[in-house]
Parts: sequence; C-alpha cells; structure tokens
Amino acid sequence: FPIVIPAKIHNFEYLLYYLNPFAMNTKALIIVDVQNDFMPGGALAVKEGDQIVPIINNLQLKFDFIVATQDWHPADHGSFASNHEGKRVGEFIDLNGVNQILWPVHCVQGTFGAEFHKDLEKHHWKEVFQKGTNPRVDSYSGFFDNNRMGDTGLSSFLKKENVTDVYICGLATDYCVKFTVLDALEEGFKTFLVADATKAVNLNPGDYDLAIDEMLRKGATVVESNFL
Ligand code: VGL
Ligand code: ZN
Repeated sequence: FPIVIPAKIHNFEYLLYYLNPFAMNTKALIIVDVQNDFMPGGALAVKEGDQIVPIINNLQLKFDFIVATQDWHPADHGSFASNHEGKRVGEFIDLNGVNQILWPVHCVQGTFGAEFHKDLEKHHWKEVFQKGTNPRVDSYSGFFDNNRMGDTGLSSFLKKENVTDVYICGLATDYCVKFTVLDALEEGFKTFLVADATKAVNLNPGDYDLAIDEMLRKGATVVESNFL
C-alpha cells in the first residue's frame, strides 16, 4: 500500500487504483537506450556499456511487463555539434531556450548505431518508445523532451496498464537513465534504479556518483539486480 501520494495524478481511475489496498502493484522494467552507438566503438561510446547487456537479459526474466526507449534522432538534430558551425562536441549552446551540450552525431534514425544491441533480448517487450525525434529539442528522458513539451506517451501507457512501480536500467546513468528516473518520480511512479544494469558517460569523473545522489535525493530507490 503506497504511503506517498504521487505529485501528479492524471486521471481518477488511476487514483482509485493507486489507493486501493487490494490492488496488486504492477511492476514494469524500463530499458533505456541500449543501442549500438552507446557501446564501445560506437559514436557516443559509454565505457563498458556492453557489459550490462547480459545483466539486463537476466533482469528481464524477472518481469512480465517490459518496455524500452530508443534514442532516435533525425540527421539534422540540434544536439549534434556538426549541425552548428564552429561548435565542437562538449560545448554548450542555447537550443530554442534550453541549455544544450553538443554531442557527436549518434543514433540517427535507420542507421546501425540506432539499433538495439544484437544480444539484447527483445521478444517480450510490450512497446518501444522513441525519443529525440524533434530536431529542435533534445530528449534525455523516455517520458518528455528536455523542454517538457513533447510527450512520448510512456507515462499514459504505463498508467493505462495499471503500472505503479518502475524499475529503470540502461544507458547512460548520468543522462537518459537519470532523466527517465526523475520524470518517473514526477509522474508518481514508485521508482527504482537498477544500478548494476546501468553505465555512465562520465564526461567529468564523478558524474555517475552525482547522478546516483540526485536520484536518491529526489526519491528513487537504488537496487542491485541480484536482489530483485
Ligand atoms: C544519451 C546523450 C545523448 C543517453 C542520448 O542515452 O544517455 N546521452 N543522447
Ligand atoms: Zn541522443
């Protein structure tokens, strides 16, 4: 039975479900951006990113309800340094009112880099939520664009299916995983980070720890996959 009432309840039906002591908590696993460009050798490589693939496959055996997100950019995406004359990877720009760090070209729609890792088990996924499709704004979270206007539909999908608890894993801990966790909390889900099933970009050393601290401070629970 939930003790904390979520910040945002979207519909009355979900509120009744959430407060019903007899309702089963439905758990969902959200797999964030386990794509080739985030693997060693990829365009935006995350160190040891491939090591979480077997861990996530094992984790999937423990869930009936699994969804995935996919970074899915058009070639003219505003987060790519090469689309801004004279700008380099790692520099910041103002992208339509949002402070944006510039990335190498990555996860372009239809390319190998945007595909999921070949060994990642995909057969039991209910749905894939693509993000970062609007060239004018980046989208780290699997729920909303960074300007909080675009909505992938993930939140309403989970609520429609009576999901109350979400377990989040994937890449990268300090970007897309973190922002997916923070939005899940804001959307009222009981939110777990499966820490050993994530890896960080670590542009600055210590970014992994900072991300974990922020998620904990904002109400997430950090767990290890062996204990689920
Ligand atoms: C990501 C940077 C840019 C991620 C996606 O999946 O963490 N990071 N696009
Ligand atoms: Zn991206």
